[in-house]
Amino acid sequence: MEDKKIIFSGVQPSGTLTFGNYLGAIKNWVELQKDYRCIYAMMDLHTITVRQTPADIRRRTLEVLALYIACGIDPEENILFIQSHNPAHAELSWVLGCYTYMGELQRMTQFKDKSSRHAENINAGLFTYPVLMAADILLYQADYVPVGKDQMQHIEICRDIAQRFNAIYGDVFKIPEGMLPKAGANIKSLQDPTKKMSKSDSNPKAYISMTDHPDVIVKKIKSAVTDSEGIIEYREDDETKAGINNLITIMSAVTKRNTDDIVADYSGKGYGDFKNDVAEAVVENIRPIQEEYDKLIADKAYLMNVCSKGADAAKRISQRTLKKVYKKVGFMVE
Ligand code: AQP
Repeated sequence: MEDKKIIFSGVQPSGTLTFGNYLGAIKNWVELQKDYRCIYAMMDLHTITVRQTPADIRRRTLEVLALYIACGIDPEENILFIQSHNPAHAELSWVLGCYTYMGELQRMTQFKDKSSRHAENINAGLFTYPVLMAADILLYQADYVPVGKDQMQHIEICRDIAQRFNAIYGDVFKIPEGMLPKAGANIKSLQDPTKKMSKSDSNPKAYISMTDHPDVIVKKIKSAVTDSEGIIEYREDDETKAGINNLITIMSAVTKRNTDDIVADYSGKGYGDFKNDVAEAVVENIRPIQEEYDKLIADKAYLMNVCSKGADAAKRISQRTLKKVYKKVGFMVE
């Protein structure tokens, strides 16, 4: 096998990917594929921690794959697969769950946030989500996991579980490191900029979806919540500026310019002008991705072939780790 370091990451098909998912994760993945051996999955097992319509998960799983490829991830050079096609994820998750403490799972911000948003369905899967995520990563002996800021706490617990396991059984798992993008690690909701942009937000105006029509993107950005001060300034610690900070961050990530230069360009100008320019920059960024996506999503046979080949490769790699784990804990391995 090549000597390249290993990258693992994925997105849940729990909605259509947002521009937050793109800037926080996928854009970074595209850049990393040159230098690393990359494994990117559609994380369908994770989606059922929240009630979903089954047909929607199936449809979105292929949409997510089409978007990965449309964003620039080369299916010939990287492993792209559907998480549930590789049973090793669920199998390792069971083992790791026996090496994870209730107390550490209770501290997870995502669990607290999702259990307050889905108070009628606080299920055990939602609670043990980080254990499955640890299995996802550790199965492939990943060196790095490129994610947005919201997932860094889950990377930390993954490292803790792996270190605990290694301390008992020897060097079984590589200890992975989280990797944040230079810009766009934490894109906020357009309607409540104190919260992150999420694809499952009940208000579609809160997020830019990667498949939104350009007119819709423009409308959403124009109606983004800002403040009444009317001054385009980036003040990180000032919550009243969260909306404008977010738009400056988006502009910076899309144009690859630093926030100071952007602020300088708009000195003396109003939010209306700025929002128009942000909208135009986002639309131009997304346009080629959407054109490619439209072609790919029409070719289901091609997409199925990509993820079937990907699953074979993923299984081959992960079996090595799973067997080792089973032996170490004392199971009879065939
Ligand atoms: N707002 C965001 N800004 C930057 N990065 C983000 N990510 C998610 N939201 C933002 C990153 O996208 C990757 C995939 O996330 P996921 O689908 O596995 O789950 P999530 O983090 O829970 O994303 P969502 O969009 O908020 O999904 P739902 O609404 O279903 O919970 C991760 O790398 C994440 O950091």
